[in-house]
Amino acid sequence: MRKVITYGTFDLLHYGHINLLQRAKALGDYLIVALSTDEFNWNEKQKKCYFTYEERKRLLEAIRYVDLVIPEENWEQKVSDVKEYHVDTFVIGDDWEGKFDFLKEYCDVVYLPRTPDISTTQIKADLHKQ
Ligand code: C2G
Repeated sequence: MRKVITYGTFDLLHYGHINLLQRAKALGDYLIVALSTDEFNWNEKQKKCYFTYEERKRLLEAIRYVDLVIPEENWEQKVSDVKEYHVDTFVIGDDWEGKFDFLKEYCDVVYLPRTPDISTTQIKADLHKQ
């Protein structure tokens, strides 16, 4: 069984996220999503989520490509996650290109092209205009 892992906030879930998850799952048989907790988002990414961790987890668990959702609580957990879950491939959008190359010692590292013209920031801005 080829296991894939990806990380993210996935707040205001949109088709850019779905495109990423679909391509991530296509790289193996089992996809783990390490979902940023509310605290990690606020303290480390200055992101104030619209949906709570539990709500975002529920949304992700309903997606056919996702097999397991675990919490992302810090920047340092990736190596231990890859080891603990016997991950073959780490994947993330290419806005992170090169940032996680240190994982190549433990698994394949794949940066996928982001879906253009969609982002949570844009959604919020558009809604604010209405
Ligand atoms: N994404 C994408 N296309 C978009 C928007 C997002 O492919 N239009 C991808 C991102 O590249 C990422 C995933 O969807 O791989 C989740 O996006 P975010 O929730 O914004 O993730 P981010 O805040 O970048 O968290 O430790 C890594 C971080 O937790 C990544």
